[in-house]
Amino acid sequence: MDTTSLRQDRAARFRTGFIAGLAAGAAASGVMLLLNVVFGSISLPEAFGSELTALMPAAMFDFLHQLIGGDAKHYLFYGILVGQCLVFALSGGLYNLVMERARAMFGLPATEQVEPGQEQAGSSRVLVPALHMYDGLLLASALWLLAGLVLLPLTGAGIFGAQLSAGPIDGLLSLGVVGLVFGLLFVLVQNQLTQGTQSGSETRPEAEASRREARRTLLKRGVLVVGAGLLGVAGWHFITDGLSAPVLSVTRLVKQYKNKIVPPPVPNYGEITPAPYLSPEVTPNDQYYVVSKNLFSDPSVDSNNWRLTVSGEVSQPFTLTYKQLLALPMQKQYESMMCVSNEVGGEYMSNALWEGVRLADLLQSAGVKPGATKVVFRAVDDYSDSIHLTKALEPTTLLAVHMNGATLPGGHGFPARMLVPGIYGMKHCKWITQIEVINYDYQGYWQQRGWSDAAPVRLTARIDTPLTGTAVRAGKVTFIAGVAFSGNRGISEVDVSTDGGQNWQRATLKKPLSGLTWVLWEFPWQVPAKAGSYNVAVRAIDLEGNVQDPNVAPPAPDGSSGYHSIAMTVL
Ligand SMILES: Nc1nc2c(c(=O)[nH]1)N[C@H]1C(S)=C(S)[C@@H](COP(=O)(O)O)O[C@H]1N2
Ligand SMILES: [Mo]
Repeated sequence: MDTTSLRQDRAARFRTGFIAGLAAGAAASGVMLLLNVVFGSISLPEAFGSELTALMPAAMFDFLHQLIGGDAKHYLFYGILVGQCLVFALSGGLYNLVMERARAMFGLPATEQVEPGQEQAGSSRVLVPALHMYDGLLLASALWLLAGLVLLPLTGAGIFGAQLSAGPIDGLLSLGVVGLVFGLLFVLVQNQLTQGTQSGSETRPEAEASRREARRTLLKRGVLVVGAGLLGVAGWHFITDGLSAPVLSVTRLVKQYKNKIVPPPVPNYGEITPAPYLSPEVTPNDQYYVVSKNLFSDPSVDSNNWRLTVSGEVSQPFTLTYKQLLALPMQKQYESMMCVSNEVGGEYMSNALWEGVRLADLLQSAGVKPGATKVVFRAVDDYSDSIHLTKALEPTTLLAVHMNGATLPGGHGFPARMLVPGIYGMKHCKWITQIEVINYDYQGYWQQRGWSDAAPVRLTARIDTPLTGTAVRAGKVTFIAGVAFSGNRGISEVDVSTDGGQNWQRATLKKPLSGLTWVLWEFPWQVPAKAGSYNVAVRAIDLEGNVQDPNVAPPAPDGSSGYHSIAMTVL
């Protein structure tokens, strides 16, 4: 046999294995996700996504977040999933090559099989070996060991995911099942591929040419679709960024503005006119923003099996069932939350009436030992974060079980979540299972990825209505309205500028539901006679007299700053 046909043989073997591996890999990945959703089993894409975000500098994460928005984590997940399918495919292709070598080395007879469309009249060239079930088992075992002993430890999840809450037994079993599904399907699909088309009528060169042609068009189309998608996203962001460019000049103009006013302004509370798009003061549960690190699925916890332990630097560690927790004295409070990755003017900010147990009460029952400095929260999804003991003992730091009068919804952390007013949402640990008092420094999930540990909410204000780009008639009154939020320092004043930050006028504030919530504000704008485009901006002052920071900063690592502004047209 000449070297060209040898090379062609090997290419054909690899190709068939690759295709069979891809098909089997897609199915096996599906099984992996199913096990993850149903049993909370290990999902390799989650482990890799988590590791990727850990390696990614916060600024890069931020950039991706801005480029593809809140869907970033889904794209990351699907990207990794596709990568996983390709690894499966590659392992299929390589298996065929390696096995061929092994067969040749040990002088084993190869079974006569031909690649689809490759058969030639009168030729019995062996191209692709027929596979046996033990081939599937062998490949499955190899991948199983690779995932458990190399890949998972690489992501920091430990051998077979020993460090994850699902545990190593789950890792051994679930990865075993996924491996078996892959191995057996690989054998079936490859044999199907090599057997199904024995009666090809095309002659070899023609078939080869048309296949090559088909592959080329497929590749071209793929490149086109991906390229067009990327261009579209980039273009869209260029356009929307272009619209908000005046923000820059606003901030330059007001840079000299004092950043603390003493004494702070007295709030001018009044009536707020309901306007379309203005946020409801209390966000309904199904509209409350949702953020989690979990790329694919959030935990769904069975409250019968759920336990909460309070442990660490305490004299009497204890464990509570859900029932026991519900029986403890509860406190209700309105509190707004904002995600640290919220852009100025962004959507990751909401308000609810929460009910829960004071963390201070739990810690008192446990008896905090002298020398303790921090409290760590750990959750079902291997998330963790910590707060300082002084923060933990504040009377508004709650372990919440109810949200707007309803049982805490799954997406918001059922059965219980932390509420830590004044600091960003990331410290509000959902699906919590452990409260550990410690006497050393601890950096949580997002802190290990470069985000702020103290994480105080940065004063911000958002224009909800009208929507940017709205056109209004000269001479009319238009209600400009929105929300302002400072964490737990209240709001004393909100100012609106309709001339790019040169002149500011005070907005009316709605008296807030508590000192921990956002404040609704409204400014009735007497639309000027002069037609043209107007830049409308907003800024806030908290009850301590701190003025909102006009300097534009991205969310990473301390939370975004700058003034929100919209474009309006006067007709
Ligand atoms: N267990 C767990 N808790 C978590 C997170 C998470 O990924 N896992 N995300 C945090 C982040 S970044 C935010 S902003 C809030 C969001 O809470 P929400 O979805 O109820 O609005 O939850 C926090 N608590
Ligand atoms: Mo967040």
